[in-house]
Amino acid sequence: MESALESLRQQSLARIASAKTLDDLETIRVETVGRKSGALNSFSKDFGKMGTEERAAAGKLLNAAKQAIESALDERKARFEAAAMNARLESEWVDLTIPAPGVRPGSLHPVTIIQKEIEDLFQSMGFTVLSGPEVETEYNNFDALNIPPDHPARDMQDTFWLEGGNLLRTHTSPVQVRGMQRLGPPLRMIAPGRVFRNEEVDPSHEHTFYQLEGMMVDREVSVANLIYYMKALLAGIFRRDVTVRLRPGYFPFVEPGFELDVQCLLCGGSGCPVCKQSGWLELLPCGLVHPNVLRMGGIDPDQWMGFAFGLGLTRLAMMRYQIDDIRLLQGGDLRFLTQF
Ligand code: FA5
Repeated sequence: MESALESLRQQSLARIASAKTLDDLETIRVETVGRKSGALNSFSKDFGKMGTEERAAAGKLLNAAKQAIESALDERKARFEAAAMNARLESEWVDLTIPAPGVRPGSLHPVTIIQKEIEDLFQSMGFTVLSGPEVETEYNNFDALNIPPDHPARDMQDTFWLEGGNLLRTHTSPVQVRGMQRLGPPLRMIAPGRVFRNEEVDPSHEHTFYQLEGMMVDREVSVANLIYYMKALLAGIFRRDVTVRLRPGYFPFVEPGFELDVQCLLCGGSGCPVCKQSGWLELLPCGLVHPNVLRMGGIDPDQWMGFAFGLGLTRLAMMRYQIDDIRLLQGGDLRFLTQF
């Protein structure tokens, strides 16, 4: 038995030494020291025929052979595992010194930034912020603003008409009508929003742009009140002196009507493509609400009066941030947008 055991031991150790994979090792383990079919088991079958001393000596030999094979298996297995780990480390290494990509934070659009500032300012002066739909009725966009169907003022705002007679609102003024109906007098409201015109696009004209409507209705409202609020608005946005001029302006829904222009902040008034070489930019048309408009909003013009304005919000953003082409604001180019 001794020599058979020794030759099994030697054979097994040689097989272990030349094993190539963990699977090879597992096969050797099952065939040598495996509990059911391992070759070493066959030796213990003869134990029953041996005397006590002989059996103790044979048991010792068997255990020694088993231990030698098992530790050779363990050692070889540990080597294979270390080699596998090294190969993995080699192929999957990570450079911890490279800065993490991180989360790229978004930022507000420049028009949104200004819109929020104006909302805060007017809310602090008791104005409610309203919004109206971008698809409007002809009645709210024109008729209720004292612009009947054949009125030439309809041509001032080239309109995108929709099938069925509705339209993409050409200005935020229809929210005046909705505001009067919803709030009733006295009221103070502003209404920022997107408007649409079938315009030739150039550095200061877009087909889709933002306006911010404002309206105040009370017992006694004068041009002095209007100018006070317009100054508060411009001071809040520019936080520095800007040169403005007030000139008469015609809008059927105000009487008297004004155009409040700012001196172009891009060229300082000397003339550039944005101000069409005039040095001035139309920004804030305004006036006292026409009695017909109050009436159509369900308010008695003998009891109440008001002012209204329609700020060109996109152009205001251009002036504030010195943007020399309005088309950049709609372009969606992140290199431009992330500067604000
Ligand atoms: C109106 O839209 C009137 N609803 C404003 C108003 C309201 C007057 C209340 C009186 C009382 P206007 O068409 O001028 O007016 O446009 C208002 C402002 O929008 C302009 O001063 C200008 O700053 C801006 N604007 C007009 N057209 C464009 C355009 N195509 N692209 C960018 N901004 C424009």
